[in-house]
Amino acid sequence: LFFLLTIVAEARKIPHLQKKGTATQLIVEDNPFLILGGELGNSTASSLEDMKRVSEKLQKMQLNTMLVPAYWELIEAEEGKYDYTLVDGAIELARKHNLKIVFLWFGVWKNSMSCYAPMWVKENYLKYPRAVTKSGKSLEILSAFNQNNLEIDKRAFKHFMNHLAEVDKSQQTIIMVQVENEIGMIEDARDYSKEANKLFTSDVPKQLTDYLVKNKQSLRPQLLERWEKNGFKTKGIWTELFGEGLETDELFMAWNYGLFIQEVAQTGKNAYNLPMYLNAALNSRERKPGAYPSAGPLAHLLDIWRASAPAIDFLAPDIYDPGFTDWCKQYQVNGNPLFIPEIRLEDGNAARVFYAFGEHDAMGFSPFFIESPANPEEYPLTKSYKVLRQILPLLAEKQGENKTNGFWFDSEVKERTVERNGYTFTFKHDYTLGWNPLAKDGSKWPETGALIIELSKNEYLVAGTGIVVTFGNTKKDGTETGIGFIDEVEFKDGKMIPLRRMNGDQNHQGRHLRIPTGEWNIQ
Ligand code: N0T
Repeated sequence: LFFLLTIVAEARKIPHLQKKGTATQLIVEDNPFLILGGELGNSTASSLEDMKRVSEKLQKMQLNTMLVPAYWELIEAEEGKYDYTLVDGAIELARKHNLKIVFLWFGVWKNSMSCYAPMWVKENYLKYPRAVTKSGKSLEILSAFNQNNLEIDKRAFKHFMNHLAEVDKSQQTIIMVQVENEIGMIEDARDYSKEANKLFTSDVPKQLTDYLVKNKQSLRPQLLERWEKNGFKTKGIWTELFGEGLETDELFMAWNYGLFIQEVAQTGKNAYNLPMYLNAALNSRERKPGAYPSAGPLAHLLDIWRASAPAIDFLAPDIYDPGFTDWCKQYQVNGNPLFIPEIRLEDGNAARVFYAFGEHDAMGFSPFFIESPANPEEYPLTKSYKVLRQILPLLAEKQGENKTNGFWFDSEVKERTVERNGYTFTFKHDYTLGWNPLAKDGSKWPETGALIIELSKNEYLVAGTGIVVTFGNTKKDGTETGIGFIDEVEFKDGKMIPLRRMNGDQNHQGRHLRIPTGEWNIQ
């Protein structure tokens, strides 16, 4: 008599996105993965020497992920011949330094332009035509309306994704891919090539009007207004449905960029089905379409991109402009998760990162040119990442369930109160205490920030830097709310360990919770 046992090792799922309540999480090796990231400078990944130095540094800066360009011009310098020396080198270094990689496909478009197209593409402008302005000037932007341009980007991207599957499916160092970089039309809001003009004066495709009808309740206000002004028409050319003007040029262009990207992304996904997103250069400062990189994956164009490029999982903002919290809000909308693939490298990021994760269920945070700080260990963001690293599993567990808030302060935004379970939590900039000699009114205060996690009705966790918190309740019956006790804690392997009891001067004799400016901790 004998028994036979068959053990089928279930293949590990490749990185993918998964909904959790109102959040969308990136799942890596079967667990939610929050990206403590940074993006490399544009030319860094073209030298393995640089990459070696940099990946070591990023590990010291407590990153868990680096965003690394993959350059079409170097991968396919000769048509149809592919060289992955740099890509493979980056993967090897990432593994060595315990980092994940998000690859940035610098393919047909990079910051509107086509500077990463190989020489054989650039030279052969008859075969691979450029976009043209209204006045007939040729731009260094490969036209989105040309089949040859589409075919070469598709072919190269497919080859690239196939390669990633081959070298990494079993290890999963690569967790996501950005398709192109900051797509956009600039100088004019749309391409005026012959093919483009023809389509502009043809009926708006049914694929788009169907989408608009079906999603009318949730359309971005800018689009809804233009459509409404023209009587919610579903048949007619672009100007008949959306009116005359640069804004309609932009809608048209976004739609057509979307169709192009859909083919590229879907072909890539068929080779290796990793999550894929697009990043946007933002359109602030009241500029009109054409004056900023238009028709890219901008917040006000979310519906157009969704309708035209469903293979793209989400849109992401590159934040260089003022108005950080507002940009976060604009991109965490209608199920689009907030991922910040680029933000200007500034000390304030050490505060902003707490806001992004705490307030907007962010998937990740990633300042640009991350390798440049001189003292990696002393860099402010390093200290925030060190704290966040400890609580990532807890944050992931709470995402999508309204159990967290994030706070961000500077000289203008000094305090904010939130309510939970009948309690009020008033977070303020540490300088509001007036204890710091630099806290004079009128002086520029450093950015500070924190997040709160609800553990249970009466138990909360705060992590951050440069904040003070007081507690009350929403009852109007004279009841007071007080502090039971506060511990500073750390997390080891996801387990909370008390470090010290924060009483006396550390909690102002029971009046508040404080993390002084220039200090980072979890309480
Ligand atoms: C970014 C970076 C890199 C108010 C700029 C930002 C990166 C690209 N573009 O260093 O080129 O590859 O994605 C454009 C933001 C313009 C600044 C607006 C100032």
